[in-house]
Amino acid sequence: MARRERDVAVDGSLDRRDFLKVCTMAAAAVGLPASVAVKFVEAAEQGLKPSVIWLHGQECTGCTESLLRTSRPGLAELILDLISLDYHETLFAAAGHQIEAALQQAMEANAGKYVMVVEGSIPVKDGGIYCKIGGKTMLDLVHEVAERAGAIVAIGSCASWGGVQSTPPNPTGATGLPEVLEGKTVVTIPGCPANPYNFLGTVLQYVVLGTLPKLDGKNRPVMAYGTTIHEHCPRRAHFDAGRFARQFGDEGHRQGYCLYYLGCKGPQTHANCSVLHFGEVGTWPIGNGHPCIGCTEARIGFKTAIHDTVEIERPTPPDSYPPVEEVRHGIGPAAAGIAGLVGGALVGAGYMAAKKAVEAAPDDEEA
Ligand code: FSX
Ligand code: SF4
Ligand code: F3S
Repeated sequence: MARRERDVAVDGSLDRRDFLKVCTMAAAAVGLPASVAVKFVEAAEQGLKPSVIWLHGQECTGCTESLLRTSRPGLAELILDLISLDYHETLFAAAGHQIEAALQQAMEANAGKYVMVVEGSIPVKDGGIYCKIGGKTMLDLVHEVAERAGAIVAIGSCASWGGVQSTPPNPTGATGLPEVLEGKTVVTIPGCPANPYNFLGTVLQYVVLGTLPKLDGKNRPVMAYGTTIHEHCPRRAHFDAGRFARQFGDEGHRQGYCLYYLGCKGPQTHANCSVLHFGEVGTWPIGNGHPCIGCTEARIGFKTAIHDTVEIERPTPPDSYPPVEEVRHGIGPAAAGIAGLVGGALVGAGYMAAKKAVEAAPDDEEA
């Protein structure tokens, strides 16, 4: 395959190996093998980039930030090599009538093919007047854009089920996209923010293979949301051995023990953040010593007190554990944010395979 000019490292930050790595992580997130990741790369190189129309409702823009605002500019550029972001209110340099015209143009040029992405909840109370863009309510806008979309994705917990804005008493009637577009298939990628690899894998699969990932009853990709945090948590060995932190800062907390009694919602929260880190810094809530608040789950996130404990959904211990952390200077690797992978667990095994695939990824000349 011919090496593109852009494949050459830019400021040492962007090269084809990075490109393939992101594609492999995205493919693994939705359960696709590394060979499909190569197809993602080839599609991008041939200019087959999905047209994405990205709407913002009620949210903090964290999903966009975690996808594009990276510490290495090359990575954001690389993601923009994979998708054609034809409309995005936060990132567009244009404003006013120009941006409204761009939206109409993108919808007409790619009718029936574009991927509609919604970030944020939609206020439905009082006719939807609590969120208006270009004189239209968000409620009307999502119906209009959904009409000609090829695929519809709700990114983040706000768009998936209402998110933090829907916390009682929910004064604006903040609602998730699937409820607003009842009857249409809306893929949900919950998380506050959503894991960008789950999003990229879904969009790239749709464009390159023409299919959507296998979805669960809440239209979440099964591979990414099929298991609980508790099943592949690096602190799980501590849970099963009865070693718990009882207070923030106590000896158990400093030793990196299980956070269940500090209110960890991992036993009922379905997500892959423990095994597929994002945000580039390699950390995640539990890795940082904070209990999972169940941000991906509609009935838990922002609705239950942080200190409340939950029932254990799947109590059976895993076949194997990540290495229980060796304590160095009073802080174990888990407390320091280094998450282990649970060998044998389905998700863990999938990502281990992905990691190996990344390591063994063909270099520029071979691909
Ligand atoms: Fe924010 Fe996205 Fe949370 Fe919501 O993420 S990180 S409030 S899920 O819609 O911008
Ligand atoms: Fe990990 Fe939380 Fe389960 Fe403890 S309760 S093992 S910290 S997911
Ligand atoms: Fe959210 Fe819990 Fe993961 S709070 S980011 S699902 S550890």
